[in-house]
Amino acid sequence: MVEGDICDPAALAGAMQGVKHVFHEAALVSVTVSVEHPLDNDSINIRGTLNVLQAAREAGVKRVVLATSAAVYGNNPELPKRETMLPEPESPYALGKLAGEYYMKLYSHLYGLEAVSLRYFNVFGPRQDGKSMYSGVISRFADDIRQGRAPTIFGDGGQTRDFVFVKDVVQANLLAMKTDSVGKGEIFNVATGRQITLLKLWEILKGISGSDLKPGFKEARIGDIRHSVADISRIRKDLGYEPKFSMEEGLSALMDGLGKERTR
Ligand code: UD2
Repeated sequence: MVEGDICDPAALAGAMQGVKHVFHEAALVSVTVSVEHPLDNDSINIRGTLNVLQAAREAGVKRVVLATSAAVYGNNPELPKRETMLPEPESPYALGKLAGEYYMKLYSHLYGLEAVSLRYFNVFGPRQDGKSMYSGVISRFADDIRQGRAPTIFGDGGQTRDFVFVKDVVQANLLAMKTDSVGKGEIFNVATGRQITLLKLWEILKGISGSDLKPGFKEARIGDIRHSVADISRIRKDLGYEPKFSMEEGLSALMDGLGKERTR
């Protein structure tokens, strides 16, 4: 594992000496921040990824696995989301992730660096920050329950997402790194293929925690996507990935906190 500032190519190249496998998970992670600060998004998510790839090339790294995002699909209403769909980035963040995917392909084709991109859907798990306004809904709901504070649902709660537990994301990363038949810049959805409404999510969390809090409803967020679910047949077929955690198991692990999760 390499730890280094992705905006500092020299430091990265030094840190990668002797390294064969790189998981590139670092990013400016918020769509909203990327809209407010597009130049920062460019430096971190586009130039930063290029720095990682160039350093990897110079250091003789065998393979890079990149975390990208379902954000690249944008608001195309077609469901489920397939990797063959035309990307429709609608934020600097989404555009940056898409550029990263293309750079991965280029570095594989031009320089022989093995590369695999993973498009994460809505990832959740222990230790996620639930306190920021940019936090994912599950970590916010979990934090609300811990604080005894009523959660806020934006819209009617009928919107759906494909929530994937972090250990399944780890599984996808390890398979992407180990599978010999890929490495040419392929792109894979990382999700479960399950679609769940926010109302149902809240019901499950309530059941697990025994909370009797009642959600407050507010106007839907501007630009919010109504439905999102992945087709995961490509990652199943090419990497042998199979999500192992149900929503209930993942949420129980989240509420229990680190250390008490079931391991698989
Ligand atoms: C996720 C990513 C975003 C981008 C996008 C691409 C997170 C935090 N966000 O946005 O960066 O990649 O996918 O499609 O991973 N909600 C509530 N109450 C809350 C918080 C959220 O009702 O306290 C709603 C929100 O309006 C949305 C749903 O919950 O309808 C999911 O929100 P989210 O921010 O967890 O994730 P998403 O899919 O909007």
